[in-house]
Amino acid sequence: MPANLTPEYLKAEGQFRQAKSPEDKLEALRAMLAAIPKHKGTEKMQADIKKKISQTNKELQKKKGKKTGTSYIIKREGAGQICLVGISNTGKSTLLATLTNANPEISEVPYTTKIPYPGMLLYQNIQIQIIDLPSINPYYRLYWIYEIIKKADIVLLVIDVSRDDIIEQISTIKEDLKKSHIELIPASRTVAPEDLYSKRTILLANKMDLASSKDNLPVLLELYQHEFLIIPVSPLEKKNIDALEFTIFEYLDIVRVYSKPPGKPPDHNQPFIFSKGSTLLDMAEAIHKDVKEKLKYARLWKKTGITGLRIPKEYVLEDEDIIEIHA
Ligand SMILES: Nc1nc2c(ncn2[C@@H]2O[C@H](COP(=O)(O)OP(=O)(O)O)[C@@H](O)[C@H]2O)c(=O)[nH]1
Ligand SMILES: [Mg+2]
Repeated sequence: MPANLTPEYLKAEGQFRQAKSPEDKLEALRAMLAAIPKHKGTEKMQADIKKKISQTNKELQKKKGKKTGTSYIIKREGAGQICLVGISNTGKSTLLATLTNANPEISEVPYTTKIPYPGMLLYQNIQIQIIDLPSINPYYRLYWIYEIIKKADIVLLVIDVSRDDIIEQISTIKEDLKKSHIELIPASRTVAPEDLYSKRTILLANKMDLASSKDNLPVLLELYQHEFLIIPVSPLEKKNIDALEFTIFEYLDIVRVYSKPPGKPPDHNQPFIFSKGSTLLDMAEAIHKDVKEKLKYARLWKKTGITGLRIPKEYVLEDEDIIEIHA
């Protein structure tokens, strides 16, 4: 150890050794750097202190992030989970209020929505969860927004088509989501359930009631219809909302199945929900694992006129099938 270390330095070094929290460590390290004699013989020590300061700073940032960072998890409810994604003021909260029973704050003031806001869309006899998210801001990224997007079944990418910057609106979102490894893909594609990063997307050309939207829509279609299904809407004038609801249901890739006790009519209010491709055996299992084991056969009714058709265990369920299980 160089002989000319001052008492101030040695005192600071002692404080550093005893420091437990990153805050105390940082204070002691700064005192050490201030007190160390600046000459060639201490250059290595100075570099060492600077390195420790930088490491401790990082540790402190991490700790602060944990303390102040709020996180939100939305409990999955209903037959599917959809989230609204877009830059500020594109009308996401207005869409949530139009599609669901929810009452989010709507305003021309950017970044009004600060927390995720779920609502339930009643589509015929099922409920679909729609989540309104804070607007994407590449300069202020809230990591939990991306966690919610990763869990959703479908992304509704909301664009204000009355504005002339539609390309930027879309590229801003795509680039920002990419930072969280999320890629927006056509809703018609199939993704493996474990693939959290490819999100099936429907593009909503919003605010179609405004005159400039009519000029911009052909441009949007020309540029993006090969990539996304595009639905022009106006929640303000309730335009095309039925088509949007129908499309959401279609792309959820689910079937509703009604169970019917022998000799009795089915309950149309309580459908079983299965992903497309599920079989009679999956239905039996959903009722009870004993039912799956004891399943003998089932009979099928359909609106199209099929009445009591005997179906095998491997039968692939279709939307609105009425099924009488014999176990
Ligand atoms: N003309 C028109 N304005 C809309 C429409 N939807 C929303 N807005 C307006 O756009 C502004 C932003 O709406 P908001 O839903 O809060 O946008 P968000 O930031 O994406 O949630 C508000 O002033 C809304 O009234 C629409 O369909 N047509
Ligand atoms: Mg909003």
